[in-house]
Amino acid sequence: EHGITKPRGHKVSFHYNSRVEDMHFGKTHPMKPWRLTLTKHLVLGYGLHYAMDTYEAVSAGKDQVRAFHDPDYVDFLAEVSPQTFAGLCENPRFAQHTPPKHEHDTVDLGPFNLSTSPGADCPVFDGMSTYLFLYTGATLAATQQLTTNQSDIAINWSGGLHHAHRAEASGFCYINDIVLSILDMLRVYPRVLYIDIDVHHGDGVEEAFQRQPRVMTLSYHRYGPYDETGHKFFPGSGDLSDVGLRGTVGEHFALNVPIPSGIDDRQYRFLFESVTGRAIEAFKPSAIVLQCGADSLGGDRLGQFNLNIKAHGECVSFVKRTRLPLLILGGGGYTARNVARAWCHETALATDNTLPDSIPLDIVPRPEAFQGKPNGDGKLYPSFPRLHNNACKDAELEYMVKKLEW
Ligand code: V1S
Ligand code: CA
Ligand code: ZN
Repeated sequence: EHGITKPRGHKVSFHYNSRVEDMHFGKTHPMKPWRLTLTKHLVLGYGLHYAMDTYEAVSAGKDQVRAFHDPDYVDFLAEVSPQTFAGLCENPRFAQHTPPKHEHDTVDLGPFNLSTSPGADCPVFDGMSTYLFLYTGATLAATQQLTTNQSDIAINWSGGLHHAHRAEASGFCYINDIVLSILDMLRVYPRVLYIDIDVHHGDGVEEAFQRQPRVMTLSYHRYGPYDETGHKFFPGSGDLSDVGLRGTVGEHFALNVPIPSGIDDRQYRFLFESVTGRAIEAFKPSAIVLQCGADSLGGDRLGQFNLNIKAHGECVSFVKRTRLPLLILGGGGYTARNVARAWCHETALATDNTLPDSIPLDIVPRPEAFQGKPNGDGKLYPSFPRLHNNACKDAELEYMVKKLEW
């Protein structure tokens, strides 16, 4: 009765652990893990779990995270909490990683760009270690599913944290699950293409593979000299001329598509399909990682693009048509209801399903799925009429949001 069918000819796996939902970065922080609750409930509400193998993720191990990150940084992340932060900062092993103070800094930065000051990009919050190692564990499980030929497409909406560096957190990202995944893939696949449709530049992934010709990174992002307030759009890198580390074998294996604000569906589709198409032809990847940051949608709280969910999803469909092993990850996305709609729609695309505009509400309220603590900021975001949505009408989403927020 749910009308959802298993895809013919390919297998999709979905990797997730609901424990990531309980996390709060802070009152004013735009990153709301609660958007993942909403996504999960839409996915279940439509019955998309009947079309995939669903796996409960387990935490990544410290040793796995050390494959890319600095060992001191990994120990810090594993031990840090609002209670332990001050003590850890005193430890000389970690103190050496504290950045020098700038006069314009509005927040006090501790080691590795972490901070307990309100308003910090990378705050230390309760349950943070659990959260970090879980989203990483989900990405690594999804990766293994692909590299062992058990899935053709693997999905982790809680992953895709593209800004994290080897020994530094940045832009809401602490562990770079994408880099760890690609490192695992390189054991099996000759070449991996990384595509990033988050509105921000995928700088952490690009930097990690700047000398690696077996990985091509391709990011589409908002970029320009200055925005309205005289600041650069975060993180300020990703110019067209940025093509990988010059003078190394990695040169020309990074591609950047800098885009001004307000880009619409037609313009984005043209750019995405022509550049991605050419990149695939030239590079001939053996597998693809697609970071689907939903902050490139119109009406996003931080983003400045004007994409509809349909056009965002067309990027997924375009990449899927290559029939290469595909890892689909989340990333940014700050207007929670639209993030959930987009990622649910894209889960449907991955499994060859077309969703009706109405959620079959009788399958939705599985009582046990609604247990637990109330999450989110309790705020109902306005809807954006210029968004054409394929995953449910406002009325149904409203119903679901209320159920979840009670
Ligand atoms: N844009 C933006 C933005 N907003 C915030 C922010 C706002 C309120 C808070 F309480 C805390 C942070 N930070 C930023 C950006 C970072 C954007 C990260 C995007 C991440 C992703 O979607 O690509 C992937 C998940 N940070 C800045 O603009 C830096 C500052 C320049 C301004 C903010 N202060 C806190 C640090 C310096
Ligand atoms: Ca991007
Ligand atoms: Zn982003």
